[in-house]
Amino acid sequence: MAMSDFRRNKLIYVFKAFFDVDNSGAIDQQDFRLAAERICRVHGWSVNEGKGAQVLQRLLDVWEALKRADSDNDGSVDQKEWCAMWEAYAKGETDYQEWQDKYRDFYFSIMDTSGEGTIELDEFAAVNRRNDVSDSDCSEAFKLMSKDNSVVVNSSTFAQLWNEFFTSDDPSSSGNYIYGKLKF
Ligand SMILES: [Ca+2]
Ligand SMILES: [Ca+2]
Repeated sequence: MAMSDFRRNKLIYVFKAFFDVDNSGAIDQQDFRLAAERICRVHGWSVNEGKGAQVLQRLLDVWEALKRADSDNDGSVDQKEWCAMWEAYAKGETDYQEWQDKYRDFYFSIMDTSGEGTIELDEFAAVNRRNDVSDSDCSEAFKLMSKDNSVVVNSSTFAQLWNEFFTSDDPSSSGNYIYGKLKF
């Protein structure tokens, strides 16, 4: 089945909201530096030391692994290359598994501020509230994602939700809500 507009909209949302940080229309190493600085600001860390320096290093690792999606070798990953990579993932190809695992674990770890291995609403909202995602959107999204708090969001349940976000064409999948956004 071809990629639905719904799924494409999700992929483009993540591309724009989390990866193409400088809004250049493509993802490159500079975006990961800026993303690290943004995450550090949220937590009050410096990118030069301690946890902040670890965040920067992990993001640069994610970029090194994501670079494989740069199929025309121009040094950046544009929207077309981004969607083609996720389409390959949805079809079960494992070419990009390394960076996808790294990115998923990274995203989980920045939400799990307390480090106890589960994501609670306050942690989820701290990372996901943005201009177009309000606190109440985060609450609603968390509720839908955790099926009314009946599912504990740990690294294994999150891996399933994350997989749904990137592969599901079904607007009712719980995984659609992992970024706090309610509609695509
Ligand atoms: Ca960019
Ligand atoms: Ca490219």
